[in-house]
Amino acid sequence: MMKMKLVKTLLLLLCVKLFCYAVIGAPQTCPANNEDKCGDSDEWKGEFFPDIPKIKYEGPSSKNVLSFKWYNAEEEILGKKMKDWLRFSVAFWHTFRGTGADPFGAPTKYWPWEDGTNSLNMAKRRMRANFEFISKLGVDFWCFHDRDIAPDGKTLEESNANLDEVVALAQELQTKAKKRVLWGTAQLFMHPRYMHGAATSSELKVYAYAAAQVKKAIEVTHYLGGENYVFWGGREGYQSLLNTDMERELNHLARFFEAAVAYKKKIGFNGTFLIEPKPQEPTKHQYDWDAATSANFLRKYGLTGEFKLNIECNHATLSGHSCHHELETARINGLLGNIDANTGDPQVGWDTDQFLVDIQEATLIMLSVIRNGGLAPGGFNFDAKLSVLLYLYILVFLFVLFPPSVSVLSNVIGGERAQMLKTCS
Ligand SMILES: [Mn+2]
Repeated sequence: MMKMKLVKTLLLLLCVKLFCYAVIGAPQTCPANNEDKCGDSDEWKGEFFPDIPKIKYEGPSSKNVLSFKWYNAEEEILGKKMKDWLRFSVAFWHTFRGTGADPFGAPTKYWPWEDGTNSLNMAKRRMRANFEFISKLGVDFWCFHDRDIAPDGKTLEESNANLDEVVALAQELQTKAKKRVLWGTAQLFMHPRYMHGAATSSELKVYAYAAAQVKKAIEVTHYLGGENYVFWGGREGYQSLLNTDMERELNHLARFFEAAVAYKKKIGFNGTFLIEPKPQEPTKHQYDWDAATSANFLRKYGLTGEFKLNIECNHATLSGHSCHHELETARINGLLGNIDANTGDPQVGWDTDQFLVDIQEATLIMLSVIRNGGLAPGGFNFDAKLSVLLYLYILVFLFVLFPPSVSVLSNVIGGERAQMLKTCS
């Protein structure tokens, strides 16, 4: 009898012990403090932005700095809701991968959830932060580069597998948050293999690798329901014409685009393909210099019907034009597809990617957008580096984007729109 009791007690103790192991063995959430490394899990305890509430429209008289003063998503202007005119998007690369480094110095930014690794778990944790941020901001879309959302592997297969894993989580999170992908793209400029370009590289194997990377990036953009796909040819250009066969490189670039179009049709991806013009940086001369150059390229190679343009305001000023000029050039050629909303610094000559805060520039941008009847399936992607005053900048941007009263705009646009306004009001 005593023996039986002892066995029962031992069994009970064993069960308690096993239960403890099971609890300890369950996935640990990452503690919300800076000291703990949390590379073993993609979880994060609590919220990523615990002190930031959901940003709401409170009107121009609100004293709350974290509120929308002018952007009232559901308000109708010229027959369309503000959210449908603007279709705002958060750029994953600036918002979650921007380190605050410059060509002379080390990173200066640190997010509490970053553990200093480029692991898959880290990538997934960042994705969770991304969706909390987008949800709190009340923005409907996000944009991504393949290599920014998932770590590059040792082989293409490993990189693709990493991407698949992060994209599966992104799909789950975006469905839950009711968010969408404005556009995806392949990062074809960071890895040393792309030092002389991707589709215009002199190395056949680099061209092939870039094609494989773009193929995968189109697939995952399609999987995530992306409404557009962007080609930014950061290194598709030259440093010297003396060692460059420009005609051959342009032919290669066109062939690359033709293959992408064929693949898009093959897999049934209906998103718009967008080329993002930029005159230089990192190369001395980039082949998609500005909207007119890109339009001529598309026309020469019979690709006009397959592509539109993603106009970035800072790229516009780098090419010696105003953003308004680039938007109008794209629009009158039927090529205005999307806007990378940012601005440069009038005192520096490079691509500073700042939030747009100039009222006149913002007004002229909206004039082109209204003349275009909106941007959909494109939108406004905040292609801007974070600053200490990120939120404030975003709010100022929203403030400047819609300050001109509808009547002022309708006067500028003319009778047809004024009539539309009357019908709406
Ligand atoms: Mn830029």
